[in-house]
Amino acid sequence: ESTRGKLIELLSQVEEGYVSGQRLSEDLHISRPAVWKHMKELEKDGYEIEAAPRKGYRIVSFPNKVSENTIQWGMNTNWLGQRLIHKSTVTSTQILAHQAAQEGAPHGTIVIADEQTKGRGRLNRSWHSHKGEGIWMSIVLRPTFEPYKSPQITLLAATVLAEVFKGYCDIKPQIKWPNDILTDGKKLAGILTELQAEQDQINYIILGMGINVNHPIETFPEEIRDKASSLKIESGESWELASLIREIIQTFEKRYEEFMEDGFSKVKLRWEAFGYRIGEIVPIQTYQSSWNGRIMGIESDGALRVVDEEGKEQTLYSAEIQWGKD
Ligand code: BTX
Repeated sequence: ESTRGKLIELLSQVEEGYVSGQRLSEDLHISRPAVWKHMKELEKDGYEIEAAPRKGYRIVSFPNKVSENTIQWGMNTNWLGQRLIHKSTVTSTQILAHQAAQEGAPHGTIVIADEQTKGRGRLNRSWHSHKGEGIWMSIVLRPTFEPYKSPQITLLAATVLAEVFKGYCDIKPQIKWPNDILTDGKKLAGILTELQAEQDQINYIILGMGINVNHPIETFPEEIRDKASSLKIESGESWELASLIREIIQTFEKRYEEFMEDGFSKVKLRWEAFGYRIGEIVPIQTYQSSWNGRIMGIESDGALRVVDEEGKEQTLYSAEIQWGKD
């Protein structure tokens, strides 16, 4: 690790108060003037540093860019995001997270990138991930529940994003079963849950979230321009990415712990409060057939409840169904 990295880490550990130049110089094995020179360098990069006589230094604010430090600064989680891997460009954060998990990355490890060149959605679809304008991240989870419950993680993640978009960004999100967050019918975010399991045991889950944050409409490729949106387009403001990421991480940890303790019932209630087109008749396509059905809500295990044209209730489990317009 570089001196600079260690310096930021030392300063980040105190939120209030100062770290003395003496201590920095000792811990980093550099001279006091060298400490001062590093501070000047940090300021050039957009860090706001306060130097108080006899007290030392503190970081007043981080530059408005995403890094391990800017995300973790002031983040109050116990396990989620304690290990964080940030990259500027990757093919897909899912791929890196799978690699990390296979190499033993702990529960709660997060991989995040400014840009993905091969972002993926479900069923081999692609996910457009423009540089610096969205949040493209994957979480390594190592839950102890049985594999059949893993689709509930997708729904849990969707409610967390909806909760943050509503509470933090003041917009009205809707969740389209199972994995899209919409507003006014346009897609703001998508979730991709990939499972690595044996018959009755989960090795790990990679939970991917893609969130369009500061995109102006022109940034989206032509073919999705009429069905995609961003938090900026909807709220009229730009969002500081590191803070928004922190908010999502903190909310997710809290909701995940509730889910592990109390089960799916609370998630179901919250999910249904945001459910998209509940009560409406929509076109449904499975591999076998196409029909119209009325969306009733979700089952106590997260499956979609639909009443078909004959009035019969159907339970749809497969992630391989399409409904509404995509
Ligand atoms: P999905 O299969 O439900 O949605 C993919 C479809 O959404 C595409 O076919 C396209 O029509 C549309 N689409 C593509 N990009 C966007 C976008 N930026 N905004 C709105 N609509 C779009 C949803 O899949 C799951 C996406 C997960 C993405 C995350 S990002 C971090 C992680 N890494 C990775 O490669 N994937 C996940």
